[in-house]
Amino acid sequence: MKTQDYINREDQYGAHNYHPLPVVLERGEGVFVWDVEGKRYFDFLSAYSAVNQGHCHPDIIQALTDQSQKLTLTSRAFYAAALGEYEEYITKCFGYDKVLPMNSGAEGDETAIKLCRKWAYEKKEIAENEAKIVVCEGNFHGRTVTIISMSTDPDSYKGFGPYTPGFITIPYNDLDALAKVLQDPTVAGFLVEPIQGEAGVYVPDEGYLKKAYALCKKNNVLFIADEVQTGIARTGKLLACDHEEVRPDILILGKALSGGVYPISAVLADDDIMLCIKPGEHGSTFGGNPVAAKVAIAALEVVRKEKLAENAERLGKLFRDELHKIKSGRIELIRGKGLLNAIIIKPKGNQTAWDVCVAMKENGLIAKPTHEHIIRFAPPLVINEEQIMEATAIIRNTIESL
Ligand code: IF1
Repeated sequence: MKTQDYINREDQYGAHNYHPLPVVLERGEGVFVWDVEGKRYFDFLSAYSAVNQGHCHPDIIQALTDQSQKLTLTSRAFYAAALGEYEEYITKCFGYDKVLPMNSGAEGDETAIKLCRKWAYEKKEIAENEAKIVVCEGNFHGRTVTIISMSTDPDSYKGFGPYTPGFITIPYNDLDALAKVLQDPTVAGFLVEPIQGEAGVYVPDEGYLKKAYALCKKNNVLFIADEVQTGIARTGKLLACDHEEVRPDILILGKALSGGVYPISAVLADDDIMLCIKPGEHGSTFGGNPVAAKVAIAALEVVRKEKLAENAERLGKLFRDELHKIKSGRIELIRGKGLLNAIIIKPKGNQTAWDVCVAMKENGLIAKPTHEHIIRFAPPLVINEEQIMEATAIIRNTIESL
């Protein structure tokens, strides 16, 4: 079978909820993936930052195979030996009293919303069903009905109503708007991405998170950070909130919490908040299963041992410096933090970011356009300096040749 045959098969039997770049991958190792014809690519998407530790990291795969031959799933109806080990590990790693394990990032956000609402009624004494959560324009928190109810992107929400009430939208990176909305005593939480990923790696002004956190404290509102994409060393610190020494009241993690090996998400909070949810009030069949527990520990160990945050910080700077050297009028803006970066492409004729990505793919580097003119660059954090130089040469040659 050739590339086109694989594409045709997916088109025929799979739902058309994606429009992939025309490359069919079958193997990965570290920063590289190979297609079905044996061609090698730099992976500059890393499964939307899920594969921070690199493809098929041997330590994580070892944990996966070891545990999966021993015990895979017990449900939460019973205690499991691996779960407590993981709970102790992750809470100490991030400095919270408790963790609530789930699977997908969207489930993590849903869990945080439920937790915040429960806290609102039990602790803040907001009248039943009146609690509001403030969210930002341009947010991306996943695909469930409640989450798309918070979205301002018609692609995400249009045609999927009716929507879940209880959210107030304000502009991102706007402290005045936040201060104003927090005066409403029925506001229980502020849910925010430290850097907006889907919006095109939109980095807020320095000090935004710190001041937003202070405003929340002043008004007895929970600061809820969605670090599903920005967390686990992606932006040059273990958490993007660490750049401003902000400790969220509720922290949501996903994606690279498993190194892209397994769907694992987690919500972290202290007892005063977490214990508002009682037995039987929330859960999931697979959340916190023994394989997930062991995989997540291994994935976090890799981040620590291989100093991936430091690597992301250092090589992110190098990467942006190299991009700035590209002599082309086609790059309108370069932005990002650590190894979460994006460029805005100036349109030429009807050529879009998509066409640039197709051309980069031909040259051996895969990345994904977001919106019409933005390309996100987020390689695995195990990338080294030489590979950054080789990859930026591909990006430069591609853009200069278009
Ligand atoms: C898709 C973007 C990335 C997320 C944040 C929660 C979730 C995500 C901050 C939900 C998921 C993904 C999912 C992916 C596209 C994608 C994405 F382009 F939309 F913004 F990563 F950049 N919070 N992000 O970014 O996590 O339930 O998917 O595990 O195809 O929808 P999930």
